Amino acid sequence: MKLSTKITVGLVSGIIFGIILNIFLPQAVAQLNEYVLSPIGKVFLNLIQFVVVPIVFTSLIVGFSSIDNSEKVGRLTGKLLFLYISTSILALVIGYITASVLKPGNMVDGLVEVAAGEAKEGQGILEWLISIVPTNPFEAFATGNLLQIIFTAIIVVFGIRMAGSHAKPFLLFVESVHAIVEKITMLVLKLSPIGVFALISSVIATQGFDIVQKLFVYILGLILALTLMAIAYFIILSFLHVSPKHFWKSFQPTFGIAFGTASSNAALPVAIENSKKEFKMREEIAGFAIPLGTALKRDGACILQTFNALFVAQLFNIQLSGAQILAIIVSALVVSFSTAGVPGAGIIMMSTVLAAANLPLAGIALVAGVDRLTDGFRTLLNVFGNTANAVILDKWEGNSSITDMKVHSSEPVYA
Ligand code: DAS
Repeated sequence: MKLSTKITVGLVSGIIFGIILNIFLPQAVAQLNEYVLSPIGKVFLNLIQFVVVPIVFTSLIVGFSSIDNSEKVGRLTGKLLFLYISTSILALVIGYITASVLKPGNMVDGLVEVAAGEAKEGQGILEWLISIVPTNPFEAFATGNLLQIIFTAIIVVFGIRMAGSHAKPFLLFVESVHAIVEKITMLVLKLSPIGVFALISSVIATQGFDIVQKLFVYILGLILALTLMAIAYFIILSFLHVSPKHFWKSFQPTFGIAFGTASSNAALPVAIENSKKEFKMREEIAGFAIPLGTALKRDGACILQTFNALFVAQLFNIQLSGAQILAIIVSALVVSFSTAGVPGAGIIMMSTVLAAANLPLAGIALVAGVDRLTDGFRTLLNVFGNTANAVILDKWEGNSSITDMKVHSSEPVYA
């Protein structure tokens, strides 16, 4: 059985098992979760996070050092940032319009008693940009700061280029580490069906369904907005003559792990694997765009932040001014670039957007009650958008003759 099928089986059986536990065996949930499901899920998440830092650093070095000139590095970066911002704006608009039409905040009967959410002032844009430059690259590795690791890798590539033949041993060392880490990643991925089963059944088993009922329109509306953005990507890919079916089949393991773990960082190693081995994306694109997108590209966060801000405004019957609407859009865009790729990161950043638009933080506690349920869907779109933009960049970078492909054709994807 293929890994993608095993992961799907793990997810579906995990959801069914979680519902059975939640409805029929509530008394057993706490013990089972504490001593079985949660430990298995944590071990799997730790194992997969274990390979993230080395695979990001070595993929970038191996990918970038194969690029023959520095001008191309600048061109790739410029094109990818353009794609990220333009598709993020589309996601922001979809999130905003969906929440405006569905009005989820008006559907919550009565003003649910909510504790004030803790105010977490996010970093200013300038402060965030400065923070990308590490003072100590080893600290960046130790803390798993993806943007600082990417910055370090790009600096090292320029150093390799300038050092010429002196850098050959180092490059060989990095290439061998990359090969070893890829093999370790494949080993860890064999555990993913069990890992996603434990993680998703734990979430479902412990989810309070009374709040799900209360926020049913909110949950459906958020999932609808996320789905509309995925459909937009399918349309863009079709327009570029890239088979959406082949795209989906190639990245199915990536999407399954993103949904099950609710962590785009955890999906990063398999995303690189699927982009090169399944989708036949070129090393220089996969090794650069996928890590950068994991650090920056979060369409799910764009939609979450605009949707939640409108939900809170509706909940408290606040008529948004033009300035507040602009503040929501701009702060949601910036927040999406700095949201961490770990479970629950989006809800933590929500206070930044609410504060920017001068909206009550109290609404955070309400949506936090269903956050882990919606996080899998948001993370799925984050990774979906990351991989789709990498495919668009690869095509933009000269693979203009993509024709219809049989799914999983043994031939390279690009004719
Ligand atoms: N779970 C985050 C991620 O991994 C997204 C979020 O919390 O919104 O991308």
